[in-house]
Amino acid sequence: VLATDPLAYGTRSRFEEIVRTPMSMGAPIVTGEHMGLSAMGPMSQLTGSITPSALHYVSSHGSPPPDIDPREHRLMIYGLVERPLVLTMDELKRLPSVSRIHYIECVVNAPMQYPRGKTLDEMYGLAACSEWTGVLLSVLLKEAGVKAGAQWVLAEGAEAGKVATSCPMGKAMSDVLVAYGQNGEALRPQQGYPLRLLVPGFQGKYHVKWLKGLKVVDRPYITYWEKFHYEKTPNRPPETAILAHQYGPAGEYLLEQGPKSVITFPSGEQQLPGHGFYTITGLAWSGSGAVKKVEVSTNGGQTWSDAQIEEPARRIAFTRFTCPWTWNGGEAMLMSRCTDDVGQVQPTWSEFRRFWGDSGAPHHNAIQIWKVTNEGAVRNAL
Ligand SMILES: Nc1nc2c(c(=O)[nH]1)N[C@H]1C(S)=C(S)[C@@H](COP(=O)(O)O)O[C@H]1N2
Ligand SMILES: [Mo]
Repeated sequence: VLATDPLAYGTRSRFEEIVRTPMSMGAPIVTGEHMGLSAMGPMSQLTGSITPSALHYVSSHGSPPPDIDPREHRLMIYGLVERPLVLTMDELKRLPSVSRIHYIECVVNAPMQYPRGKTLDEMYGLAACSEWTGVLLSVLLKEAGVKAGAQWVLAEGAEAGKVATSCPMGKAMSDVLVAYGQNGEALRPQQGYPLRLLVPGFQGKYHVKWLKGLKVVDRPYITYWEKFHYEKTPNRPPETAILAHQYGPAGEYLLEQGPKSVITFPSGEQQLPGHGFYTITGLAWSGSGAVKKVEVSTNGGQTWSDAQIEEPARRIAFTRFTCPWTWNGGEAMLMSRCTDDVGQVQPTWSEFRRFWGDSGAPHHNAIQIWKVTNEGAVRNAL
């Protein structure tokens, strides 16, 4: 059977046209000459809380996905360990596996990124949620035997650009996953085939794709790639610098992402067809745990009501919420506010700005505001 036969490998209806938008980091690609290695996802058009693998956002720093033959691929675990390991994919798959539903979100997924977004996808399209299957990193580290003094794990990608980031040992020993499966099948090449790291709740760059090396080390390593891409943020506010010092020399060691939510319908640039009943819906997530509560306001935050949360609300995963609403015409200001199960509450835009200033925040989780005009047009009001 040919893999292109739709009975062998399913394709969607010809009437379905939802696609990702290729972009250079931060802005959609307008000319054809820059080959898009990154793409934002169509969050405004997705249902439920799992992102189809083919529509998972893509963030790659300059190198196209390497064309890796899984039979040739090796994962090396070395550095401060008693027994360095070199594992084939088959050997990895013989180890105990787990499947976990987790989101990943890029640091530039931000309402204030330039040029300023109008649609949900432009502002929130660099986040996605999948079921990931693989081996817990703790299993591999115990097998290799971590030596005294080992504090961090440097994860290394196999592509030409040598992307690598380090993860603290405490996190590495808890819920970090060396994943080969995504939504029931192998990872897609753009998502790191055949192997990626999954560091639940940490900023996107820690989830190293095309994973080939795990070096156990005594301090956070700042690779050339990381310094080049992440220490040049213009107008870095002093708060970021203070925070960076708490974690060492790295400019961007804010690790866990805070609680966040956004209304996906109605959202920016959509048009309500008329007065009457609507179901407001959206997604909420937190890098610290499960979503405990989502509140929705239709009057700019003067009053709030609890949204219905889709059960089960999993930790560090997209959680769908809905809220009934009757639009009687007139202006409305739609907002959603997430509280996670460790008690953190999503900040308002002014609270967020007071802390971070205008740019440089390592995670943008301010409450989004969609304005519905008298005519039913939906606009970004942040
Ligand atoms: N090897 C490698 N890993 C990488 C990257 C990369 O360019 N190369 N990009 C990182 C960034 S910045 C993000 S946001 C996530 C995006 O994962 P995705 O492309 O599967 O959505 O992967 C991270 N892992
Ligand atoms: Mo990213």
